[in-house]
Amino acid sequence: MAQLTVNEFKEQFKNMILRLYAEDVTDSDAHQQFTALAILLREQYAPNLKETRQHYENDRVKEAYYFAIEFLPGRMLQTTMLNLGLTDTITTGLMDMGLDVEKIIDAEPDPGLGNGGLGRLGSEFLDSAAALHMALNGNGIRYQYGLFRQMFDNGFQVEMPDDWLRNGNSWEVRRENRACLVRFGGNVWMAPDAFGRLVPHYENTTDVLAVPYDTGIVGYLNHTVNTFRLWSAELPTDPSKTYNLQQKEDVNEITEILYPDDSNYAGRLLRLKQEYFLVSAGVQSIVRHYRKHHRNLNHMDATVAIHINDTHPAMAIPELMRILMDEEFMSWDQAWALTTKVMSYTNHTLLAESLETWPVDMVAQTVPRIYQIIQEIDRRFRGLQIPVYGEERVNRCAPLGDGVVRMAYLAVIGSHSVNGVAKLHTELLESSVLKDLYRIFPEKFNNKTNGVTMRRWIQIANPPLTKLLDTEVKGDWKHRPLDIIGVQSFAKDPTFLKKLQEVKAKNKRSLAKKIREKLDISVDPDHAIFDVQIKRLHAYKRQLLHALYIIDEYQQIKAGQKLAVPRVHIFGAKAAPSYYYAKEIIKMINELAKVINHDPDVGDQLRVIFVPNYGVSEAEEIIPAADVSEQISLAGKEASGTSNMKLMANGAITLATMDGANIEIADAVGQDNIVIFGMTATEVAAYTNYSSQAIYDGDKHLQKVVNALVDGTIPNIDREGRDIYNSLLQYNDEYYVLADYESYAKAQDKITTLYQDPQAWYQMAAINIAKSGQFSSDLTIARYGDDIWHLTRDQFVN
Ligand code: NBG
Repeated sequence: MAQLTVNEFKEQFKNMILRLYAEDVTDSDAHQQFTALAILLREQYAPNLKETRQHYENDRVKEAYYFAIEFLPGRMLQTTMLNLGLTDTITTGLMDMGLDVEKIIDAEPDPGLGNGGLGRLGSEFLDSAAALHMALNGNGIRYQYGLFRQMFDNGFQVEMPDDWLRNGNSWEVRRENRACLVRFGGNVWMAPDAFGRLVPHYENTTDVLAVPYDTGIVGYLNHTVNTFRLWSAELPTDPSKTYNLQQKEDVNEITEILYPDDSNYAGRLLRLKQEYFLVSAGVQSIVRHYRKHHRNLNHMDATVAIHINDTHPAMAIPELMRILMDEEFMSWDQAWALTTKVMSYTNHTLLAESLETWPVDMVAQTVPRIYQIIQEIDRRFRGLQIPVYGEERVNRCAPLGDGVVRMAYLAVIGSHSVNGVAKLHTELLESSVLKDLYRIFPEKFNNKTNGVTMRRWIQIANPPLTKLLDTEVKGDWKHRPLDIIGVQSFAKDPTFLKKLQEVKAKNKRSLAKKIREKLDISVDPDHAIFDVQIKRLHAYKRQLLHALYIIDEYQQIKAGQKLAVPRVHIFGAKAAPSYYYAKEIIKMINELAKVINHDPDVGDQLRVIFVPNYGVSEAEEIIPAADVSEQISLAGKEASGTSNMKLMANGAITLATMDGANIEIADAVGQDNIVIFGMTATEVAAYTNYSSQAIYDGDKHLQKVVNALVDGTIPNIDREGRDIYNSLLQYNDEYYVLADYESYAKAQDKITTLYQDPQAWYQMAAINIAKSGQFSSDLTIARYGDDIWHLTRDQFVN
């Protein structure tokens, strides 16, 4: 770990500002100060990064490569200081120099390289693996523009480009000397070479240079620094070739933007190119690296594991086959045996529209050699399995069918391990989404419930709670997440509960202050329940259900009732730019917020806050201040969820359906410490004769709530209100919002009752914190390492 005194730090920092900007610290601005700090920290860990690499190489340590089309790292300044053990030294030093630490932290752009939970999970895993001395490397795309920056204009979502690299990225190092060529298009045919071996011949291909940018991932107070590699597409540097402007644009386009949809990429050529670009560059560099230290590739699985995170990198399978056969001259059987030993796959979705497929013509034209290999995988799969499982079943689950490449099936067939991300999710994969392949390969399937890193979500986001845990809880919760169970022994201790209440009050006040500064809305942190729903906007996540309850509350107030406890409803959500319905929900909630927040009848009883541009940094502000965690997806739709875990760890009470990881949270805390409502996944599946109209017709109260969408209660939503209303009644309410409404409203009322007894409420909060240890991503990644990748690691976590 870095050893640095405050004075040394100050000296180095001043010098850095001078060297970088030829200025004194007093003349520098927050962005320059951030940059200087980042570079200084990079210099601090550089020796460890080198030593970690050398250790992996020299000691033949098995390394896993986590391939993902998106990551969501969040700001890195605080995590890096924390993990290097330099937080106190640096903050003291900065304050000594009269600098504003918070402003410096805010000067770091939040890389928008992911959409939501999927990308964030990848980044949490990298952080946890480094903390455990596990050799896990990240492999992704260096998108020049991240997910859009969300603004609201007249209540509508407006998408602005997220030019996060505008001022450069101080954490990364460009490594052009490690670049690879990725081949697209053209024609390919097989012909014997001088030794009589069949090798591919290519003609008219478009070659793209993949340049890696590496960022160090610093382990928590240990010496490990792993590598997070992002690839950028450029023109090849071959001096014999010239390129016109169009060609240059075509190449740059590959890594220019992140697709802003979190579920559905329907057949877009550029996306396919991104996927192949990532896997080809990544797999080539892995093989090249392996080759440096080993003569033959037959035992590559002893030191290399490749993980396919969701289906987007599934072409890693045919790509590794291609390299092993075409470049290393392995036989199909040898190459296939090795590939399936190296590859593993995580599925992250149950939504039918998210199961990725690509039209075969598009794949054949874009990556012809890869397509040939997929055809051969398909042919052999059928040849082997049809005699055993029959044509019908095998047709249903083969990699090719209905004119498309089915990426999930390819991923399962080419991997030795397939996992879901929560118990229910894995069960549903086995019993429905992937049931045919589960029948054929039951031994491949396993569950790995998601997790979150308590370093970011408690230590960094919630210093008051950290302090309380440090002083009161025995053991070493920062290194051994399960030690946080120590909080349980205080669950009935009024003094402790009072302190916990003060922690929450403090966090609510700081959030209230930010809401006032940024959105000019006043909320009452001392009396109101902060009721939080933060996640992508999607119909299945049912922000609408939450909004209907707010309408309900508003109508009660307008009818002259007083809410027993004031409420502040806090939303954070981006909608995919092309997801029309989701954007209508945003507009509706924003207009609802406007009426409520300005209605004098409401007074301080009710507020609706839609935090714009929800992302990792916004989450760090909101989560510590939450009283209630809304996890209200239609059961059977949310694979896991991870904000549920972050919120419980910060002492919020979960209001949830029995979906995704909510079920495991309920098991952990017990029914008395969570509020569950709604249909179960089994009930939803069995509900074949659903009529939303019948529910509406039979419930006067609900009618009034739903009618508010179209009767002028909420102004300026003529079109949106009508569309949402129709989705509920005319189109039979695809996500059973009305079916679950009554049960949800009762659950909300229960929250109100519980909250009125602070002792009981903070007892629940304490139990939630105490039981959150099992959802630490340190434990999750240890299980991936042990069961799937077979990596070595520190033993302390369990
Ligand atoms: C998301 C799921 C979440 C889950 C995260 C991380 C995709 C495709 N899936 O429920 O919707 O928590 O993945 O596993 O974004």
